[in-house]
Amino acid sequence: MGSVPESNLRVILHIDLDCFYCQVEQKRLGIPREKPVAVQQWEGLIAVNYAARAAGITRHMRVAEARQKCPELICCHVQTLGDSGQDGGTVGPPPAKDRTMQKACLERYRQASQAIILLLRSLAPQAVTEKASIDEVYMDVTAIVDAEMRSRNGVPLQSVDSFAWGGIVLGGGPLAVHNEFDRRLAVGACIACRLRGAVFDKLDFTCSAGVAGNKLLAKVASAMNKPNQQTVVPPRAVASLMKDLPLKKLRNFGGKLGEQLGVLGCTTAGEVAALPHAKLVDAFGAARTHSILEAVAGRSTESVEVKDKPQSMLACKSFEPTSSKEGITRWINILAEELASRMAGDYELHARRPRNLVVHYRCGFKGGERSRSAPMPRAPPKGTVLAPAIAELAGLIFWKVVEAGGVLPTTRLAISARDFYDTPHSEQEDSIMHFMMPGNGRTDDSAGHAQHAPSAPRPPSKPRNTIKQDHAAVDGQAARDDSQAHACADANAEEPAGSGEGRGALSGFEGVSVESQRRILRDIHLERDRQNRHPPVTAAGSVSNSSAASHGKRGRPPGAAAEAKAAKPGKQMRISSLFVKK
Ligand code: TTP
Ligand code: MG
Repeated sequence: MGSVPESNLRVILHIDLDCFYCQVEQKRLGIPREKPVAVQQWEGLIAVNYAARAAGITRHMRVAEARQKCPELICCHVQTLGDSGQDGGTVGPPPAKDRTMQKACLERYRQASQAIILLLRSLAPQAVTEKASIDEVYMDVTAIVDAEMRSRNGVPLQSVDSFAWGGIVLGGGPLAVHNEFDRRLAVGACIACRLRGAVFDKLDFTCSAGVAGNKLLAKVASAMNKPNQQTVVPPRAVASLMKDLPLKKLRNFGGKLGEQLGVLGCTTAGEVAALPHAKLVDAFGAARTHSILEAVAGRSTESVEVKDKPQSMLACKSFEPTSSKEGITRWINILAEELASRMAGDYELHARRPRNLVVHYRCGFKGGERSRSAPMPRAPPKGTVLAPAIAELAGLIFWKVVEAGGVLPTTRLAISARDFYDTPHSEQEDSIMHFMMPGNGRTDDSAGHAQHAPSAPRPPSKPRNTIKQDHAAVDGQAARDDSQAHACADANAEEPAGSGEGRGALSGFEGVSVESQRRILRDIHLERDRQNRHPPVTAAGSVSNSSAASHGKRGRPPGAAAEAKAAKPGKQMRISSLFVKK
């Protein structure tokens, strides 16, 4: 899961998918890349592809306005639940969407995201990979770069071009061959290029990357040349990059902090750096001033952390104030379906189950978010709790709270699963490894059968059937509406939950054929197995010839062809098996 870097000259990648939701929909619906496409949620656009952006369409535009501006725009509605099984995303006039009866569901984006992160991890197991949001990851590839440097036995690179990396160097000019940091960044760029190439080859998504010495710079860089490009930040370019950088492009400077700095007359990082120190200390205190000044100078020591499993899962819906038992029960059932499906997918992938179920509710528009929790119903062996059991318990909790008074009318309901525990080792092997082996994928039938089997012993937990009052607005996330997809999409925070769509496919691989899913998972499995038997080896300088061949597709990442030429077939290629052509 990533080695500790031996060098303090870190090399960090930030990879961000291009117009992510649009790509997912275009792939699913077979819409050519060059067509203008937007993803709508109710009447607003939440994602816009690059062809549509060229026609002046922007995120948050109303659908009617966008269609007026670009009559050929294809709008795909996000999947919705609660509409009697109708599929939410279609080309052409979408079926009528009624936000009072349906809820948005982001499951297909979550699944695509999961497939991408699994692929990246499998390709570069020596890297530390952190999922930062639904469509972005940080990768600390320092250990791979170190290994690459070692494998060259101190022989200086003839030319950085020998890495045949693809991308744009900030500050212009080539990377400096005799500068150690530049050489390391060149290796990082080469790794980024290969990872992007593999994401395209295997999953048909383009992405952009930033390559730098820290997370802050890598993220700024990945957004600079989109789509489908990568940008390298050598140390010499940092000062001029930061000087005119709008604060809203700097992570954590967009919200309240950005506003406060705006009041001090600053809109760029350079302007903040030029403020009198005392003025900053007055406004933010000494410690905060220090971290602000570090950030606006492009310095950051924040480490890349492995975050691969959400800590909790949440399904939520906001609506007009209601006290209707029938209406509330209907939402509880829909939310329970959604949560149960996500728990089942998570179990397949991570072999874990949640200990507790939480019901969140809001009273009136102004009422705060409150919640109650209880132990999750007992799960069947080799499975997770089914929706009816979740709905029953959630209803029980909610109506008990109602009995106590003060809840109705309510304007928002959510249910979440949290406090996950790993299942016993034997069960893990069954759930994950069994799936990974070719020909062993469970069918829906057998999975369903397993869910009806007798109950398995639970690990120690809190006493059952006790309903516990939680803090208001648990985890903050619970206060968000299901429409706030992006904000809630952080990997380790509660997310708005997805639907049960695609449960016939392996979780995380929606849109990829079952055979491909199995092959990718099998590769991951074999890779882990090899890792256990042999010490990790370099990956940076290696790419298989078949990989080079497989890049001959439309939209391939820049540098891929040159990279293919630079392939050194004789080298040890731990990751090469994943680069072979589909
Ligand atoms: P972004 O990475 O911000 O945007 P993007 O991938 O669509 O485009 P880009 O090429 O500029 O990276 O967000 C990822 C997805 O998250 C996006 O496709 C849709 C969703 N999203 C929202 O639903 N609401 C939002 O406000 C934002 C910013 C994103
Ligand atoms: Mg993106």
